[in-house]
Amino acid sequence: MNTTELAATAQAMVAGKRGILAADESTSTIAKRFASIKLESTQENRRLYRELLFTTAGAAEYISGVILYDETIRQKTSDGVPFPAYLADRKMIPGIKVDTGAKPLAGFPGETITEGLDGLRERLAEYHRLGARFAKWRAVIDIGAGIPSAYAVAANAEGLARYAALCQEAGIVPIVEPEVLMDGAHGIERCEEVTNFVLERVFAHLHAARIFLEGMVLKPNMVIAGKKCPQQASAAQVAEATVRTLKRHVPSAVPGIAFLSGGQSPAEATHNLSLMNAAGPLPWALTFSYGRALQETALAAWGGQAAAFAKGQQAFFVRAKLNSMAAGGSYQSSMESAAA
Ligand code: 5MM
Repeated sequence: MNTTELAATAQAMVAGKRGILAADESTSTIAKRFASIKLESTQENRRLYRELLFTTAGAAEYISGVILYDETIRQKTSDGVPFPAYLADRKMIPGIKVDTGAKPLAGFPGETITEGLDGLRERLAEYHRLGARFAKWRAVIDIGAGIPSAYAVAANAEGLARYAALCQEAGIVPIVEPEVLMDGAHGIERCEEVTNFVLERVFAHLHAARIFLEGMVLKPNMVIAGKKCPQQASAAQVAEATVRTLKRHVPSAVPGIAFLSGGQSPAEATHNLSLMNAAGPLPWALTFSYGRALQETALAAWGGQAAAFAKGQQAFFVRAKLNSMAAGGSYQSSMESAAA
């Protein structure tokens, strides 16, 4: 294991107020996103949309890396440049989603286990040859009556740890993503309780698997009330609870934490991140690794229309820039109307 290289890559992913674009939607997820703009999910439309995002002028100032999907890492720009080479040339590190999805966990109704360990060593070697220098694996934890169970959390934590070890062996930085969903009716306190439990388990398994902490990035949920909860927490409460939870479990050897947006609106995800960074010095870089919160406005502005390609890029540029400001703690909600 080349620890110097792993640590340098992990640092570069989270430093300089830049964050990560999650563009690793699987074929079924991107089809749902395209359905919102009534666009057919063909291979060419998927390529074109990713090209819109990756070739946005100036985005590299705010985007440190891009998580790709298996299909996307093999695709090229209209000029024939492979996406990984195009990104790397602009100092955006190419990454790859390597899990094969969350499947029902046998014996535990309503809970899932993320799969993808079979053949992972070989797949990582191929992705490294294709240019990937980091990877992502997402474990999904739902909150509901009687769930999550301790067993489901432990099984997912073990999957994350085994994945992370294989990544580091291959010279690839693992993004460790344990996502506590915000789908339910639970309050922020319950989310905090579950996120505490999940992070405690995840780091216990990472330690047991001998993960080199300086060569990984954590991608957690924010501590937030469920979407259906009548009592929504304020941004200040979300920021406070999230930082408190992370400080309890994430060793300072981990160079950075890059949040998922999880269904928050783009402005909400940016505001929450900014408040956390404005609150004071933290032991790790706190940045973004958003999918929907970076892409929603771009997708809508483009609408699948060739004539609106530049409009889509402009919308993506705005979100990338505002989130970079949030990574520095200097975003203000008033900037939303100025940017629109
Ligand atoms: C981009 O969405 C990712 C892929 O999901 P599927 O495997 O379900 O297609 C997802 O893992 C994403 O990277 C993270 O959840 C962050 O995205 P959001 O939209 O929550 O910021």
